[in-house]
Amino acid sequence: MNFIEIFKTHLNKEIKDASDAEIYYALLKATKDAAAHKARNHSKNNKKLYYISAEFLIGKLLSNNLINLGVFDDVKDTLAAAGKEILAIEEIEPEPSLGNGGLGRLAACFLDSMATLGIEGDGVGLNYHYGLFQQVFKNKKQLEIKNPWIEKINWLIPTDVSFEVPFGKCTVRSKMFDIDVIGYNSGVNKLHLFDIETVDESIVSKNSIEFDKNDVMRNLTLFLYPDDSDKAGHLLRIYQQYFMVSNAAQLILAECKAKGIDLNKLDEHVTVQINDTHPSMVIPELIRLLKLENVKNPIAVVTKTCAYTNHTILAEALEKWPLEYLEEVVPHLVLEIKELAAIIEKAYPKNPELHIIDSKNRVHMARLDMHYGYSVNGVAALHTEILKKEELSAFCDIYPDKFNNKTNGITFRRWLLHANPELTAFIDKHGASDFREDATNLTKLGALENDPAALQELLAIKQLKKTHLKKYLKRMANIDIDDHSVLDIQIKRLHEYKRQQMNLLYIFHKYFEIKKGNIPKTPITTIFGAKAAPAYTTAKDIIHAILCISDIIKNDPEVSPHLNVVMIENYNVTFAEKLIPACDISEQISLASKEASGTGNMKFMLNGAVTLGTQDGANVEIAELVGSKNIYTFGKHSDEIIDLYKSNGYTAADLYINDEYIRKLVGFIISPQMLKVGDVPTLLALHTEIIRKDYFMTLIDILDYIKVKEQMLSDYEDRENWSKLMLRNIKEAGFFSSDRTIAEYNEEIWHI
Ligand code: 26V
Repeated sequence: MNFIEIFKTHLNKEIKDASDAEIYYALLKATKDAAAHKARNHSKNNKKLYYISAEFLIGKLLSNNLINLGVFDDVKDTLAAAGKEILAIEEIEPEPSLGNGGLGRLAACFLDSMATLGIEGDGVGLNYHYGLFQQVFKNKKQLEIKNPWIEKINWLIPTDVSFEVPFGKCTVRSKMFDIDVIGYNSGVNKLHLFDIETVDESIVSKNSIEFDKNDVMRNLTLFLYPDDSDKAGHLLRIYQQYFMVSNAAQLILAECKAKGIDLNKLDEHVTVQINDTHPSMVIPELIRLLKLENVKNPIAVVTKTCAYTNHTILAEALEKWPLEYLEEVVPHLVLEIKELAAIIEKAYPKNPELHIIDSKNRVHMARLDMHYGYSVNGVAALHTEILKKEELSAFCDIYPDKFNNKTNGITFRRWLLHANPELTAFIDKHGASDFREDATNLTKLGALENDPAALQELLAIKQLKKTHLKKYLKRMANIDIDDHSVLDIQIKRLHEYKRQQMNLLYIFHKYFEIKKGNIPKTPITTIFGAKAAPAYTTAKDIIHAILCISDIIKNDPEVSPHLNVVMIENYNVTFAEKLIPACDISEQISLASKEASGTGNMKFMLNGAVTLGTQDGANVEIAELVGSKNIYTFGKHSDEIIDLYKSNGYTAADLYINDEYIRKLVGFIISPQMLKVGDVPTLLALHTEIIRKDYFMTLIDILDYIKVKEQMLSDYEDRENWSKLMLRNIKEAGFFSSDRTIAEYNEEIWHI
């Protein structure tokens, strides 16, 4: 039976008589059937990758699975013939809530690319029932509520796989659920999501994220990143992490045993990629289990099996667990950790910066990875250099061969084929359809630079995607935008280092200009999408200020025809898929040295947006590829910023006091207009924060940012020239295919 027939069997009625939901569930079941009948990817050298990650931000699955099965167009046409729209069917699907930001989305792109390249590699994570919180705005403030996403009929496949996971105070039994990861015209891998049977959704009160943090038997897999502002929260994170890695380790050994593999040679058959430090406890756990299997040299074997990826240099995100917490949750693991720590202390008695357990009895998880893993990689060229020269230099000195760079990538199946079929058709029509096999074939589009008709087509596609976005935002969020405005978009986790607050100050600037009568030639729409971590007050204050200025402008008839500020509630992958193809200006304005890579920057360029960015993360590589005329860079360089941190040389107050315009911009946070629509203590706190601390140096780059953004907006008016910038960005985006990234991981780290 072909796919359409299987679908019709599940539907069991005429398509024209079925509801969108009935069609969605029938398509879901048919897709699961099709995946079940596809071959699993198998490596020729009998080696398998396990990608362990606390997050897998996979997004909605239906359309991507249909694309990868090669049946999307058939399905779309079949539905259309019965008067149904695939886009409406997509809207029925809830978005899985299994991730937070770039790290989780990267893991999802990697799963897609591994399956597509035929690499035998499974993901391992947790099945959070409420995932990351759902963001709602009330009185212009972020509130968090639970985010139930698992419906009765869903993508999860229950399995019989189950393990006992021992904790100090109890033992829990796990249950494994799988999601099929379907490669594009290729085989299938699995995403294994572990859960416990005793989890109890009812312990979370309605419309909140409050629950008893001590009730591990019932709360273990409820939330991703539960609040860790107190001890119970910390302990819960450790419970979750150990639960994840113990299941992963037990699964790995069970699969090896089933294949008859000699566990003394584990490293020849298994490689484990540790995605940030959340899964780092897999190292001592594997060692512990291999000891129980009487493996001769378990530490050496595991050191050849595990590889670590670092995704941030921010100290607050580099996990350090108090030893006493680990002792409380996983005393049996602490024995292993102490043994590993003792070996290092003996080898390097005079180098405390290398020690796994520091003088305050905290366990540095990344240090465990670097000593007892065989590869350490950063996620963009600049980031890896900073790791090697600065943050992790002591480790690079003793293990130079372990350090390597793997510049991030994105899957073009989701971020081009699915998100932008119109641009895909353009690429096909103009002779670069083989970008599907090798994304660098997009450079063929360079020939269109002197083809005015093709450039016009490109502009028309952007216009169409803006109109699609306008309709989508109206329908889903009751948001109005002008689809003939310049779309300026900043979508990413809310964090001071990403500097949404700098964009806010620019909006103040534009507001002043319009008030003065300097009207932009084309109206501007600035869109934000961002969640703030629930305990991160300043991030929440920034959201409040954005919502305030948005309100002020909306209600000011002098300004609102020319400037619109939109903050999307509960920004997620689905919104990103609609926003990115419509974007003109891609905001990548982190403080240089702080954004490890960024991946949104890649999605935007691929869809013909032009980057406005600092020399940070993968922006540096984007700039090298497109050339300085096709990107707008500004701001201080990373070396200078790193020196300023070392010398304590930045004082926001100096800039504030000495520059009248900076004073005016920052002062507007507590202007009568803002205080009238906003919460006074919140705005005062943000104002004080920026003047007194400004830890991520907003004020050092603000004037340059304004200048370059103004230039960019003025250049936008030359439509023909702008269309060339678009083209040059699209044609150079091939390097950022996650197929390239994964091929590099495989050639240089995994060897599968
Ligand atoms: C963030 C948070 C925020 C919520 C509370 C728990 C928690 C734990 C860790 C982190 C930081 C995670 C690191 C991360 O997401 N890094 C991002 O990784 C992307 C993929 O490599 C990269 O493109 C981004 O630049 C980097 O910020």
